[in-house]
Amino acid sequence: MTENTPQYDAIIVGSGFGGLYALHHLRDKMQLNVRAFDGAGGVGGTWWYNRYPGARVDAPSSPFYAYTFSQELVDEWEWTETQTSQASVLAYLEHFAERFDLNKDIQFETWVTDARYDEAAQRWTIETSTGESASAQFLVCAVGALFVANRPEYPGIDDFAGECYHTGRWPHEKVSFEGKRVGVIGTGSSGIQAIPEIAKEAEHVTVFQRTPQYSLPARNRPLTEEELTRYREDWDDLRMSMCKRGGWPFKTTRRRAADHTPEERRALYEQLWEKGGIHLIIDSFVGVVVDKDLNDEVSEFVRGKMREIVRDPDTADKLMPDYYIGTKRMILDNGYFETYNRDNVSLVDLRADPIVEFTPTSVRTQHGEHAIDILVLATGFDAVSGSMLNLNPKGRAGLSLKQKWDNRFDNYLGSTIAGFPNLFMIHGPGAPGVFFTMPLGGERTAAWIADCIGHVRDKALGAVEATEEAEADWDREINSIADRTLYPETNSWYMGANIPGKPRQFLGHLRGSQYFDRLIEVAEADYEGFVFEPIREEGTSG
Ligand code: NA7
Repeated sequence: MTENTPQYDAIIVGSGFGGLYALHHLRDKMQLNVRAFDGAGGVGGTWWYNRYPGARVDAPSSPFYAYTFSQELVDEWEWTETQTSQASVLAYLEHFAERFDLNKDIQFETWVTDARYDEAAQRWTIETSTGESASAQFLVCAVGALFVANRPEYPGIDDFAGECYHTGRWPHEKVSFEGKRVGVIGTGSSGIQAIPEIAKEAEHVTVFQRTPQYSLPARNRPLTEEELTRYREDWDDLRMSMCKRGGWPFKTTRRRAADHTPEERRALYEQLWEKGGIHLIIDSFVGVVVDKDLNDEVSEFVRGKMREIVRDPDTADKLMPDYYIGTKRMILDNGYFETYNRDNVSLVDLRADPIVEFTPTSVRTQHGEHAIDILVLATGFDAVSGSMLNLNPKGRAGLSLKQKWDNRFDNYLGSTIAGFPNLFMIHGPGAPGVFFTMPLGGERTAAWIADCIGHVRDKALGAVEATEEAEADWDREINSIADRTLYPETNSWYMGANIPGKPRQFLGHLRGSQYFDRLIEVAEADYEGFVFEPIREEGTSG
């Protein structure tokens, strides 16, 4: 840092949903001097990168997968479909940035390559890929839960001579699959959304599947004018319901499976399957991801549906999932299983026929060789913790986050870290993240961070920092919620199980509404679990 290093009140890393809202709130509502940095060429975060064919929000979306704080924004934006496409989400975020004049305070195509806390100055200094540095009292890390692409390390994969794309880093130019033999590795949300679209164009698609997945029909359809009008008129109530009900304005059922006969239960599953979306999980009976017997029944129902759709029994067998439904990210598809009825699609079950190596023109599995021209890696992300570790801030005494999170992602409230004063995370490990509506979650977290920053400034303090005791209590709290469910029994990215060597730890807070109440309680209890430091005399340390 030099005399000329620009000084800010806060630096924000990232300009996705969370970062953009944080910029608006800190700058416009709190009148702080804020600068945001993003390595991407524009706003959008996840939605800037994930442009693969078929990319859509994988949750009940329009108009709820959006900011909620401004009635004007709700009134002026025209959502068109029930399951929002990537292009629509990105257009919305671009509109948001323009409407609130945010772009002028975001530096794009600029990676934050280093971030260090200066204990004497009680400030963060960052270095960037463009050779600049900047300093701020507060560092807000809005680096995204799904950012660091997971690339499989198969022998010879780098020698593959054809085109290769990761769904999480999709090019801006159109990728043509026409006349091409395409290999797709991965059948999570991204693979399941992309495969039907690729299959419409390609000569042949070979899907390499590691874990068979459940997927529910999205039943995407145009939103009607009446629906949009009703949503706008009821927005205040809807917003309140979203805050109370896990991020969505839908009531989850209180119906108990034991009060119904098997025939009644089956009839209800049929009805909810037709309705589509995640209704089968949230509207059938209480406790689908808690009660093993109920889960088995719902899982078996979905497997039955898959068998009805997929005509070839061998392919259907390979597609049968065997984990507890709902304990991996629930997928909503638009014709995924139907795609296996096409002549130009084949499925390789990697559990029975693993990949041995890549050649420049093919994928060799134990039992065969598959010639391909294009490789699509739909292999997901080092989720939640990965993007913070990629930033790897250095806190007190130069301790890096990689050192601190060597074998556990200790933090407090999913938002702060002991040893890293004046640093905040949006959607960090232990925050509700994907278990709540991400935009609303980002909005509420950023508002809480802003209040905490306001507290430091109003009281003329120098730094705020979580205590290690608060971290330990928080860890117990997160796990005690998760351990009452079936989530920990499945190898999922929620558990860090998709990345070799990653610590096994549940990465989310399953009760989003309760979590945001908790944030408020912590603030009202004089920021319980935090210590505050007075402003240091210039030049003192220790
Ligand atoms: P996911 O959900 O992590 O899916 C990745 C897929 O790739 C999944 O089927 C993985 O199998 C598979 N995978 C990962 N590594 C490998 C290797 N080495 N070999 C073969 N197959 C592999 O990522 P998505 O991008 O689909 O979705 C991420 C989130 O984005 C999603 O949940 C939504 O919230 C949006 P596995 O199941 O791990 O055995």
